[in-house]
Amino acid sequence: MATDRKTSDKSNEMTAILISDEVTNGLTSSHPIVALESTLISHGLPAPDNLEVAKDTEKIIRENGGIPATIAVIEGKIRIGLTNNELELLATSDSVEKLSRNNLATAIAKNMTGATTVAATMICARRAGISIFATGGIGGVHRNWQESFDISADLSELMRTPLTIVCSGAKSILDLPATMEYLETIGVPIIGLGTNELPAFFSSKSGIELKQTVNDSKEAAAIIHERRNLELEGGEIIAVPPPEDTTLPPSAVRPWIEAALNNAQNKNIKGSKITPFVLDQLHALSNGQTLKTNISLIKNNAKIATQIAKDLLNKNM
Ligand code: PSU
Ligand code: MN
Repeated sequence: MATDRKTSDKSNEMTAILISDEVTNGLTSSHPIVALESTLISHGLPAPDNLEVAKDTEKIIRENGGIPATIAVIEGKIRIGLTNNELELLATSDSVEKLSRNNLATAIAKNMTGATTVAATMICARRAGISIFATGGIGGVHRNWQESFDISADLSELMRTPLTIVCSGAKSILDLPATMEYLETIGVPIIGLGTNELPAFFSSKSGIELKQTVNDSKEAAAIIHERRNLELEGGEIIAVPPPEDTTLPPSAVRPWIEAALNNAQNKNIKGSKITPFVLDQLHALSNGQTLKTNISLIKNNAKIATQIAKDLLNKNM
């Protein structure tokens, strides 16, 4: 499915957004649609797993009655709903830009090909009228932020753009307590689904309590519905722990993270290159264990996001 896009281009050239037929049909017939980012394909997961994960995640959304909308910029056009060839390009090319709010327009103007981070995916999804987005983890406040000023633009995007992100928190390569404080300051709720503890991506435990929790997707949809009713600007995070059979104990992950961050420092890796570098290091240092967890939580989050999208549609009817 979606291998051969017959683009009907209901979208207009001015905004340079091209929506696939599958997603266009879903939007016009009020089907549950789940946006997916592409940075995790191009920069977050190693080949060949990245392409397999991209396809499997889409498949899981379809099997659960939803429509996947993977988002990227291909030769200067925002594409919503990608062909298999485009997924393959993103998974194999080493000249794919990493796009966030700051460089999205530049990529379009210069006809570049780029993968969208959480921030850029939110901007594009909103323009297409999609309201739920599944991914692995969001960016956050980096350790040592006092010196580097490195705070992911994902957070400020969440303050501005009303979209729900279903993810497994943020990685403990970040400063998680500082990330939580920052989210509270900018008024972005982080709601635990089936947990009262912030998941730390590879681990279901972080030691950080979540004050807002829901038991299931319906309760999550009810909160999202009220936030839209209040016309609160900004989005919300639904935090889902990694599936139990792949969750890793924090004590196992900690030394890998320390080593990966040390290597990054020694090699003077900075800015937007840090996350991809550290992820790669973790996968190697853990002998593939972090990769296994990473893949299973992405798939699980996609399934839960599909359910929330359905429940939200029912609420809005
Ligand atoms: N976290 C992951 N895997 C990823 C990312 C985050 O576990 O691939 C990507 C997401 O696309 C996220 C981006 O939006 O990294 C954040 O990058 P930065 O910290 O440079 O804003
Ligand atoms: Mn950054």
